[in-house]
Parts: sequence; C-alpha cells; structure tokens
Amino acid sequence: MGSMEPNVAALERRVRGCLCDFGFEVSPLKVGWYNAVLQPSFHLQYSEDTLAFIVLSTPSMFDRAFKPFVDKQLLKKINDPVDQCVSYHLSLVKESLPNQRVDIIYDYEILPNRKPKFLAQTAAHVAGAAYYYQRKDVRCDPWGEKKIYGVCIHPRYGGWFAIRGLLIFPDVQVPFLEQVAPVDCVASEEKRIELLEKFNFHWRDWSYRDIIEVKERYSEEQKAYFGAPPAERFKLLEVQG
Ligand code: GSH
Repeated sequence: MGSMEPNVAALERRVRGCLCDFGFEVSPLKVGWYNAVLQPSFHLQYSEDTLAFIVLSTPSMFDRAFKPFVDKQLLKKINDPVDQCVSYHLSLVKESLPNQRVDIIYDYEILPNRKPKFLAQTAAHVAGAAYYYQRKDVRCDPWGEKKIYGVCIHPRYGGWFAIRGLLIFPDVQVPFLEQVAPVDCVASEEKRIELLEKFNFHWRDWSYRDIIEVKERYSEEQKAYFGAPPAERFKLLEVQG
C-alpha cells in the first residue's frame, strides 16, 4: 500500500541528496499528470497517484559526474559513456533505497515498436521542470505542411540541459502532491516562433539553447564534446591517467 506523506518528503530528500551534487536536477510528478495529456498508447502502466521524478542533467553534470566517471573507467573504452554515467548515478539512488521498489526509464529507451518508452519532454513539462514549447503554443504559425518538433526550455539553463530519465516509485502513492506549472520563459509569440525555427531548421548551431538569457551554459569543452561525433569524443576529454 501507499506510503504516508511525511515519508514522501524523506524520499524526495534522499533522491535529491544522491543526485544534486552531481549536477542533476530532480522534479517530482504523479504518473496521472503525465498520462492525462497523452494518448493511451503512451500511458505508463501505474496508478495515477504514483510518485515519479524526472531527472535532468544541468551544465555542471559534465564536470561533477561525467568526467570523474570517465576517469574511474581507467581508460577503458566504454561504448556509451554518457548514458552509462547517468545509469550509474540513477542506480545509486536505487541502492540507497533498498526497501523501495524503484523503476527507472532512461530517455534513450525504445519499445519494440520503436516508440520511446516515455516522452521525456512531456514528463518534464507536467513536472514543472522545463516548459515544452510545441507548435500548438504558437497561434499563427508559418510552417504549413512541415513537421515541427517541440523543444523544452529551462528557466535557468535555456536549452543547455538534457532530460535523462524517469524514476518511478510504484509503491508510493501521492494523492496530495501539488502540480507546479513550468515557467513560461519564452512567453511572446515572436520568440516562440524563433525558438521553433531555430530548433527545427538550425539545430546544428545550438542557437535555440540561448533563446533566453541563461544563468549557466555548457563550457567550451562540453560543447566540443557533445558537438563531436561519438567516435571522436573520447580524445577530447582530458582524462587523468
Ligand atoms: N550514447 C552516447 C553516450 O552515452 O555517450 C551519446 C550520448 C549523447 O551524446 N547524448 C546526447 C546528449 O547528452 C543526446 S541526449 N546531449 C547533451 C545535450 O544535447 O545537451
């Protein structure tokens, strides 16, 4: 049966305690908020009051978690260093809560039908972590028949962050959790059009990430790393031997 609310506060502190020092940001949500805005084929199969946390990596994750993680691999060539680093840290959350059932879904996981296991941007939006700007947020759009992808913008980091995963606590029910709206940081029609144009047609130059004034962005080293094709990334890291 579901836990009581005070335990939820302790649980949230524990999750934050595991992740925040490593440059991750965590926001709680109910599975029901997520399911409510999606078609049934995307629903997560948990009851609607189930507690989950959306996990973002902020710019400091690169120095606080990723580089130390790569150092510890002692020059082993690992295949998906970023994904492995994230999964290492999310596994530590699970290990630190041995009496809790915790399901983890990563942003890159897909189903046999090639659909993503969860829609990360929708989850971030309903959790209040980052505003998911979509074509429908623009009243008078100029794009005709074109397929326009939406993008999340964070009030502190603009587009300089990534959504990494969802932690779900199937045995923890939070009927009283209050939903917080994401900050609508790209409020004007013109800016929203500019954002979606940049993201869809000029995504390579990353200018969409600076659509708002940001508090923190990726370092030059981090930009070079993520800007390089995966096969050429390893040599860009100054790995301490
Ligand atoms: N699978 C590779 C790894 O694990 O190293 C590549 C991971 C990767 O580069 N992911 C991108 C990323 O983290 C897409 S989510 N980009 C950071 C960003 O776009 O802000």
